[in-house]
Amino acid sequence: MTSITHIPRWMVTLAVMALLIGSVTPAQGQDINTSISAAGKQPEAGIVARVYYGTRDNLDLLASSLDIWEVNQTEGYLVAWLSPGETNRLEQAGYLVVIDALQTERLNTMLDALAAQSLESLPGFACYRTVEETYSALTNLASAHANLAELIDIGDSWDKVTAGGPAGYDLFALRLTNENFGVVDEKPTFFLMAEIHARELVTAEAATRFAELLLSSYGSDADITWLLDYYRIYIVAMTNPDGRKLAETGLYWRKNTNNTDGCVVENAYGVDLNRNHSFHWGGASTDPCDATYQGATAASEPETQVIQDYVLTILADQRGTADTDAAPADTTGLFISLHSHGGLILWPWGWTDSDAPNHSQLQTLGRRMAYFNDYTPSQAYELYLTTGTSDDWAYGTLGVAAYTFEMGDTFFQDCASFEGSIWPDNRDALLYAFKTARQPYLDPSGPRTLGVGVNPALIAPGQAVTLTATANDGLFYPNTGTGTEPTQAISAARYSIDAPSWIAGTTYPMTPADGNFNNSLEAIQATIDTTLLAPGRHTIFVEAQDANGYWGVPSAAFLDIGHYAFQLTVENDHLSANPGEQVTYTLTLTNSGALPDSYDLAVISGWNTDTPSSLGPLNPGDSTNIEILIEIPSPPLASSSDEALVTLTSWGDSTQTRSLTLTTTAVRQTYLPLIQR
Ligand code: 0X9
Ligand code: ZN
Repeated sequence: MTSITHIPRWMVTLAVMALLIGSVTPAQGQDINTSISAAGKQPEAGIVARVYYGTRDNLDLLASSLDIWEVNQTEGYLVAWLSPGETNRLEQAGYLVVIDALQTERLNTMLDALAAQSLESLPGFACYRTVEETYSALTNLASAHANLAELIDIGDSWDKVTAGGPAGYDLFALRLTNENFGVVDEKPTFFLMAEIHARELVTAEAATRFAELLLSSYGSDADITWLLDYYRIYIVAMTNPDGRKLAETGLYWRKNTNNTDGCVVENAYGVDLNRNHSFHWGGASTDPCDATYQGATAASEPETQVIQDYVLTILADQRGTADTDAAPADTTGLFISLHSHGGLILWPWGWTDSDAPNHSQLQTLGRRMAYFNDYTPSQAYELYLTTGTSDDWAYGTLGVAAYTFEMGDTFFQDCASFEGSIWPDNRDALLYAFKTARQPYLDPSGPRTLGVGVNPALIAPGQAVTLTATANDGLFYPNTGTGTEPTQAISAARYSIDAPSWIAGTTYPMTPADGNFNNSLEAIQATIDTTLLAPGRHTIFVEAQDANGYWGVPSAAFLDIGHYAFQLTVENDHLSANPGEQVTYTLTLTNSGALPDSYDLAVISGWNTDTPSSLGPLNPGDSTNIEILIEIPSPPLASSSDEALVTLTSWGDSTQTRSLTLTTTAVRQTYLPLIQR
């Protein structure tokens, strides 16, 4: 769907307006009391058209059955895919229907473009992996990251549980967390699902890439590392794989593939899984051919049951049973369902125009996430009335923060815009969202911390470190005009070492760089005393608080405390030569520590030596040769051999010394001429 009114975005999205078909009588102010039936609909045919709906009540009525792609409330029209029968009925009811020639053409050519191609890939859409390609990617991730990723078979699709027809699929959740750290079942939880609607191609790919990003960045990105240590995320990339498989043939398939509810129109069957959830189920279409058919009963579909049952095992119920019961402020858990399209971030309720009891908290996080993708944040009902959606179910049943992202601006989104903006923008929104999973109704009210830097980032033990960052209570979208989130001055900032504040217990204050906490954007700083920190990698967590008392989510950076170590070797430690000659030993010095170092060299020998007295600086991993010259005295010799003790001492850590012995022998043959004489 696209757009809600006050947003300029969709004012440009609608393409070429072409011929006007049918009645030109505007429907403004007109009510109809019958649903527009989809009987006779042929999804691969029909038109994409603007329907000028008149009143808000008409919009909600039409939304219960039509396949709506966009809504422009400012201009009072929706864009829907209409069968010939639907078009007729709308016109007979007095609605103005205006064909969108470009989108209609695109709809009708999509099938042709893909029909000739292999179903194993999506030609022309190389950025989107098929069901099979996605499943094999998820399998590979789990086997390549044994301690971080687990692929969990959470149940079966409709085709899989139904005899005859296609084989169907398993539904998988990929769980990501450091399994060797903390108690996995007690970690704050983010549930991310995609592809509940089959044709919404960008969603499964974005979810899969998010998993890949988290796993590939663990250990190198400080934020992703702590997130996977302390939190867990479940990613269901393909909620509706049966339907997705049909979409991969070029059909604009939306629903699952249940064809047993009485729809006899070709390619029009299926249950809209996003109308089938069991919270306030029952306000969407009862026509099994409709795009928004709600199913025979609440949670009638296997996919719905699988998602609901699984989510109930990983997210706790924290809300009362009345619609008006608010979940507590410290509710934990985040639920996001990825959809396309329209550039929206939606939160409950969708089933009523009343505010959800946690409306303002849902709005605050919605506006924070929207900062990253510039999507319009709003209550779902503002788009149109929906019942049985997954986000209403998650929030309504459990009280967790629940959202729908409507990504991109079309179903078969071109790869250039997916790669160029849709993926990177939503990646960043999801990363921020993940950080809020512990306290989604509190943390987004607090400032963000950005640009956390430790200088130097690699230090010698005990060396002081300067910590800098910025704290920003702004960074919401929209940030001008109506719908703007209020911001406050920063009132405090702090850091903790090796664990976020709520785990570490001990925190250290940071100060404003300009001397005063009086602005919503402040540069903050501290000097970290590292004397008690062991060598190795440490994580520094930075948080800031606003004048309303809210602490934001942390941002982290790595601090490496180096250690000094080196190796000293010699290939040949026994050499001989004639009296009066020199021997040269070649030693190899390798800095095997984590810090640059220099070294003192001392040689204790009964004979004369020529050596450098110091070496370096040498970077970690680097080697250098040391030449040690020993002069064999001319006769008469006190002794025919000498043992030289070579000792190297690290400048960085004087307890680090290495020694070796060089044995030099005078060649006896030197005396032979004397004997002969
Ligand atoms: O109609 C839907 O299911 C969603 N739009 S889509 O184009 N992807 O089909 C919007 C649902 C909005 N309502 C809630 N999220 N509650
Ligand atoms: Zn959708």
